[in-house]
Amino acid sequence: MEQYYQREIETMEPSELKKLQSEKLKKQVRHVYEHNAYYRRLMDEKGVKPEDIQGVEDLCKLPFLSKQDLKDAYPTGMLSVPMTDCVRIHSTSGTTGKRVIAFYTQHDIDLWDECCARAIVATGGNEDSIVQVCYGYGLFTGGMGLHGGAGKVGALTLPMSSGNTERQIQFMMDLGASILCCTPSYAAYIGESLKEQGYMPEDIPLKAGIFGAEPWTEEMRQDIEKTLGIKAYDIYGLTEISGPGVAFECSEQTGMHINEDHFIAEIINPETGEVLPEGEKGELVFTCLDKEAFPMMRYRTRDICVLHRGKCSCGRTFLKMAKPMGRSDDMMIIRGVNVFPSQIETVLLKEGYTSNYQIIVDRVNNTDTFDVYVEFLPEDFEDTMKSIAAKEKKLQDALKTMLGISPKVHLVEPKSIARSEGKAVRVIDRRKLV
Ligand code: DLL
Repeated sequence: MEQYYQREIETMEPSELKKLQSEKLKKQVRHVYEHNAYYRRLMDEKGVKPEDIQGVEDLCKLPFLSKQDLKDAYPTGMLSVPMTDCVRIHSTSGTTGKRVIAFYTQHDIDLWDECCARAIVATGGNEDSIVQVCYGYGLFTGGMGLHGGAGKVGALTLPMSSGNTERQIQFMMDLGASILCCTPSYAAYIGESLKEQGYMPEDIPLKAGIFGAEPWTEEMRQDIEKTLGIKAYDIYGLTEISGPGVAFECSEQTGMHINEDHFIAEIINPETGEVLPEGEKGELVFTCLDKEAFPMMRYRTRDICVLHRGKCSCGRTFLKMAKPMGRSDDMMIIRGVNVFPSQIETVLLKEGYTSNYQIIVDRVNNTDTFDVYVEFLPEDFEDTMKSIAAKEKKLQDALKTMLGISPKVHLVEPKSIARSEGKAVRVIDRRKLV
């Protein structure tokens, strides 16, 4: 039988839900207009006043926000409460230089934890569950988000953070973890490690997994489910909107229910900004409905996606989003970390190399490989193998500092990277993610 964390809300009649959203939206717009000078200016420029927003149908009158706005307003220009009212920050792995910093009041954390609690309960989780959280803790929202959700459910939480697979397996087996939360690629890796240690799926205590933060395919889902002997659920979110739990999967596993009492989703044409009808593919845009510190209004996620409403056998009435099908910018997600080619270019130039480079990303045995090919300088031609290796290591360390993950760096002969007559092909992504 399907379980809900908040049955009344999760199965609310669509007409009631719309009323609730409209009421919340009116209040949210007023709050932002009164307390956020940046967004007030955008609204004024568009000639929109809070009283023009009387319900969901007026949403399209509001201006969009983009990552560029967040960069321009860095670090506190997007805050809608005094910083002293905030209790926490989180941050994205950033574009060149500045990262996005999201602020939370205690109310915002409670709301976010509730979203994650809904996701956990939808997988069958309850107060008897043992939830192993191996998303990273810290600035990344994955660890603290699922941790907060498990706390709300009353489950026993194992706050493992990512890495140290041997210890993950030991705690999982010794304590009998029932729900695993991590990126799908790490889940696959844990699965392989368990297999190598001779565990059969039936020996593994896990019942379910909550995997997200990066694109993954249905094939990967089946693979993970088979190896770990579990049901694998998708979860979606982004730092700007709160973190994981903006949308979550139910037992039907055909898309993620958006927590519509807290967030309104729209799909727009990324070129023109025109709102597209349900069922059409475009860029996903979110509006927060009841956040205090960092309420994003019509925030452009850059994720390309499709929305569909319809009866779900789980009983939930919330709109569903399909797995994101790509991005409308050049951000890649490699081993769960957001990476922009521009970050790599910045490091190369700073380290004295040219912008002749190529990034090759692939997925081998469910793990992302990440190689950066860079031309060494003509004056380095006489270098020994040893000194080339030392230079590769130095560059790799500099890239790790910038990106948070380590690519394999290959210094190659000058002019050996193909030149292009049009746009340079800097990134070759061989992963089949959709
Ligand atoms: O990745 C939040 C999160 C943590 C979600 C744990 C799920 C689980 P960011 O680091 O800000 O936040 O990255 C957000 O990651 O715009 C998508 O492009 C991508 N993404 C997140 N979840 C999924 C998913 C977290 N289930 C960006 N499938 C988003 C595909 C996802 N892409």
